[in-house]
This record gives sequence, structure tokens and C-alpha cells, in this order.
Amino acid sequence: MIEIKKKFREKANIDAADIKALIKDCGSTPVEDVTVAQLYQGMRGITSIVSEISLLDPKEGIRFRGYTIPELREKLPKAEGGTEPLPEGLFYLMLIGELPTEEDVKIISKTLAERAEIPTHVYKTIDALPVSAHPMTQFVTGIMALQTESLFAKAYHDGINKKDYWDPIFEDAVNLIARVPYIAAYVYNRKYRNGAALSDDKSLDWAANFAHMLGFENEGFLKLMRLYMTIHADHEAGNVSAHATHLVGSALSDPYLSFAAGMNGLAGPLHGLANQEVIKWIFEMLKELKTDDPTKEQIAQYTKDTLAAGKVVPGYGHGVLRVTDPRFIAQMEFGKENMPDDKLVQTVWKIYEVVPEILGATGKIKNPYPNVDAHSGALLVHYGLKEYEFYTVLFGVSRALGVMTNLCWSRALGFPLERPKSITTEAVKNWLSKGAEKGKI
Ligand code: CMX
Repeated sequence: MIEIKKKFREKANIDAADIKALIKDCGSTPVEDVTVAQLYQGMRGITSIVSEISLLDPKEGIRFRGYTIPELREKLPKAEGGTEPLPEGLFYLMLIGELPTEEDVKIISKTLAERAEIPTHVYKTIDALPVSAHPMTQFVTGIMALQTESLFAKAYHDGINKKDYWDPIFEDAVNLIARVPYIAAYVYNRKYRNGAALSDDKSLDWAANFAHMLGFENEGFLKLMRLYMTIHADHEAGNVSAHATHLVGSALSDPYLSFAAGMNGLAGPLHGLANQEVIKWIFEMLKELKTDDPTKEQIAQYTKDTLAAGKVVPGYGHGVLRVTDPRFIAQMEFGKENMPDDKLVQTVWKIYEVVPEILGATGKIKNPYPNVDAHSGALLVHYGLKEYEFYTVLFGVSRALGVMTNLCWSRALGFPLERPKSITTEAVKNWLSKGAEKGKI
């Protein structure tokens, strides 16, 4: 890992000099105008954060350092005899900006296995919560308890030079990625496996060891976990979990505090919790219709009833995307390759045939197509992971890869405290009444 860290620092030095020159030469060049509607409507579309590791095109979907999801599935190293990419490879790609070799990936797997030490107080803190607490609440509580291990917090307390912030941040980031699967698996076993003791296998890769700790040995499930952990890792920096982690990290809160903030955002039903909401919505539909094989007409009616009740159709729509999410397509392909006859998976595909037209017909939903959360639950149920309240924790474990990489980059590039300006409606109206001179608000 020492070589990878060195490579990261070298690349960050080059990029930092490049950005410094960019700000010197073009710092006062406006990027775009902000409309009054954007102030009120969730800042949608305002370009305001730099993230080096991924970029989301509305019409094409996500690219990680220039690579699409299909390219990642093809080019990233795989486990021996495996067909899906190892998420450790994506971590390397996001961190260094180049595709890793098999050896690079092995080093990361080994480092993560070595660093997966969880102090007992973390588990005791989780145990203080009722078992009935939502898995995301237990997960975030565990992360907060793990904050005692932050090397950055200690270094800051001891007076570290700001030029060196990146170093303990990097170490914390790697340690956190190593440790979150253990916290997640502990929560799962506590809540759903009668408190079964954690049994890890450090010879396995990161995702396979996680699956093993959850009690799943099936080769198909291991494949799914590798794919799942790769495609949920990052989706540029404006989404709630990535942005919250970035924002809190900009106050120099350490990576554990920052990640916990991001996970609290992921736990919202308009963001990561949508993955549990999707399968809950499907199960409720099947129960109401008393069938495991609904017709398209039945699905259409159920969708219309959902909208009429003032609820969202979970798993559909997106703040940026305007096409079917390539992460949905990757999961659909996985389903076609591994479980084409599964009725629940087929139901997800039937929903995909029916829902976009109905959402599009409302005239107000900007993206009527499925996002990443529309598919994942059915694949997990196929392999026996049916406890859908746990699904957002899986998303969170994967998301650690992206948001921790971003934090490394933010500190290595010396990004400052994030502090946008807010404004009152009175000030907006005053400005408008004076002729809304550009830039004078
Ligand atoms: N079902 C019903 N209504 C929807 C909808 C959906 N799937 N998606 C959007 N709308 C509605 C919005 O609620 C909004 O309604 P109002 O004008 O009455 O407030 C209107 O359509 C316009 O919204 P939009 O501009 O198209 O979408 P936003 O950028 O505001 O929101 C998102 C994006 C994802 C929050 C929204 O599409 C949604 O709520 N989807 C369902 C939840 C979901 O799947 N979230 C997961 C997203 C992926 C992830 O982060 O994991």
C-alpha cells in the first residue's frame, strides 16, 4: 500500500499545481448563471463542486475516471474464476486515475484485510440500541463509535501542519473502508441471525469476505456482491451522501464523522433508502394482487394508485439522469445471465416496461426511467437476502469507497471549508424589483 500511497501523493502534487494555475489564470471566469428557481428547487443543475473521480452525464450515465460501467465490468481485475470486477480495483482507479494491475488489486485486498480491526466498544455501543432499531441507525452508531480510532483527529489535536493533512486522512480512509463491512455484518447478524458471531475469512477479497460474514457462501451471491459494491461506490459529488461527506469533511471533521454524515443522508427514502422502498412496494403490490406474477395491466393500475395516493414510485426518477441508469442495466444483465427465470426479477423487468410511460404522462417528472435502486432488491432476494431494511447498509458499505476517495483528494488538493451563500426571499424580491441586475443579488 505504501507504493500506492506514494503514487497518489505524486499525482495529487501534479493536479494541485494544475488547479492552482487554473485558478490564477481563470479564477474570475463565471461558470454559469444561477436562476431564482434553482435557489428554491434544491440547487438542481448548479455546477458548484469539483470531484475528480467520477462524472455523471444526464444522457449517458456515470463514468469513473472516464470509464463507463460496461467498461469497468470488462477491464477491472476479477477474482480468480470470477466474472465481475473487484471493487478494490475501482478504488484504485478512483484514487490514482489509472486502471490497476491484478497485483495492485491484491495489495489493496490484503491491506484492507490486515486493517480490519474493530475495538470491542464499537460493538458494545451498537448493542446499547434496541435490536428493533433500523439497520442504518445501528450502522451509523457503529461508525460514530469507531471515530475514537481516527488518526487525523489525533494528528490535528497534536498540531499537524496543514500540508500534511492528506496523510492521516488517507490512512483513516483506508482503515474505514476496511472496517465498515465488519460493522455492517455485525448489525445484520445481530438483527437477523440471532446475534451469530462474526466469522471472517481474510484470505477472501473485500466483497467476498463481507458476503461470508453475512453468512452467504453461494458463488452467485459473491459475484453479485462484487458487482454491487462496484456500481454503488460513487455517482459524482452532488448526491446527498457524497455531498454531505464532502461538506462535513471540509470543516476538517475526520473521515469517520464525515462518513457518518453521508450515511445519514443515504438513509433518506429519496436517496439510498429507496432500495428498501422498491422491494417493499413490489411485495405490497404482489400481496394486494395475490399473485407472484402480475400482469402489465395490474402493474400499471398499481402505479397509478401509488401516484394518486400522493406517493413516489420508488426506484424511478433522478436529479441528474435523463435515461435508464446504466447501473440498472448492469443489474438487469446480471439477472439475465444468472437468474432469467426468477419471477420477482421478471416482475422488475415488467415494471420497467410499464412505469416510464405512466410517469412520463404526468408531464412533470423529469426522468421517468429507473435508477440503481429499482433492481438491486430482487437480485438480493433471489440469493436469500430478504431482510430489505438492510439493503441501504449494503449501499453504504459500497459508498465508502467513493466518498473516502473524494475526501483523500479534497485534502490532498487543499480544498477549503465549503460555505455557500444563502439569501432571504425578501432579498430576492428586492433584487428582482430593482431590475435583477446580473451578479448583483
Ligand atoms: N414518482 C412520483 N413522483 C415523482 C417521481 C417518482 N418516481 N420522481 C419525481 N417525481 C415528482 C417529484 O416528486 C416532483 O413532484 P412535485 O413537483 O409535486 O414536488 C416532480 O416529479 C418533479 O421532480 P423531478 O424534478 O423530476 O425530480 P427531482 O430531481 O426533484 O427528484 C428524485 C429526484 C430521485 C428525488 C425523485 O425522482 C424521486 O423521488 N424518485 C423516487 C425515489 C427514488 O427512487 N430515489 C432514489 C434515487 C437514486 C438514489 O439516490 O439512490
